[in-house]
Amino acid sequence: MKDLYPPIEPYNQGKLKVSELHTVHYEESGNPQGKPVIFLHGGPGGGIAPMYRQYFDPQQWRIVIFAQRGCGQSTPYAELRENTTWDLVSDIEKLRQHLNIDRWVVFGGSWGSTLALAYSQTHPDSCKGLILRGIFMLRPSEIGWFYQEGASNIYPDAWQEYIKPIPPAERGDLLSAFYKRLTSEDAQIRLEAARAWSVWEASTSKLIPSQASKVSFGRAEFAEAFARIECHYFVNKGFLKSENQLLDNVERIRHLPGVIVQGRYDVVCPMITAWELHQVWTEAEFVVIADAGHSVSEPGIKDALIRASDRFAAL
Ligand code: STX
Repeated sequence: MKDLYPPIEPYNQGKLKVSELHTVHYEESGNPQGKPVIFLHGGPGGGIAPMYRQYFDPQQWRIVIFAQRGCGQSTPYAELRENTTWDLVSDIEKLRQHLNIDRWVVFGGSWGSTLALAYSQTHPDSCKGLILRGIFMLRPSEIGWFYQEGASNIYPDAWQEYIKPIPPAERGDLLSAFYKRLTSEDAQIRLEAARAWSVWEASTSKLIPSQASKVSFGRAEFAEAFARIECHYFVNKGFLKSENQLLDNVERIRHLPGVIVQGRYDVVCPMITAWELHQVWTEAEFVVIADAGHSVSEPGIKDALIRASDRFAAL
């Protein structure tokens, strides 16, 4: 099994002003002369982690990672205004131009896969290939499964904690109930809802749940941006023009090399979505990990992603 490359530090970091309101933080690591890859993080609102650099051979790759609007070191923090899928797509393109990169490989899991599909279908000529994991296409069925009913049947214990901040009378529409609290003027109400929302995801992300991720997702500094931005995107149906937009536009990226890595027991983004994507995009390689859930850090997922990036480095 392939494991992560050793930890590395960025050789360059910067801020790019992408609108009157927003500035995004980015970093470059690995080999400045290497093949460029853009890493798209999850959530939306999840921010970046040093570990993300370690999915790429640092001799081969010029690894570009940025924190999407409103999260991590991007400013303003947890801001929802001017924060849509299409704003992020345009930020990625601005960043590519700013860094003088002609074309790059696009790497993303979960919401990162959603954004990778939206970006590559908008700017196919900027892309060399796609490595996707834990496919999420932000359709109402996917949101309903995770935030209203479905995953609740697999994790009733974690579910009970998730719905605690919402009174029974409002539980028929949990997304709206959370949105109301996550956008409240009252910081205490916001934080309580943000923690419950984030810990729900941490509790369900791995085949074998980890206490450490529950603690780190529950941290106020992380939870507020993660929950607010996710919920904002989900009540707005990802700002997609139709629920099948990302499937319908596969035509635009069909010619690009693609790999889809999916954990069989992914409860956050169940395999049906990856399956449906592959049914349409049959040219892409489909890798199912028999003993993994949703997380980027599960052993089988790491192995498949690193094998894919090693292979793409040689293209
Ligand atoms: N959201 C799934 C997602 O994109 C529905 C995601 N889940 N956890 C993450 O992202 C982080 C690990 C980036 C926090």
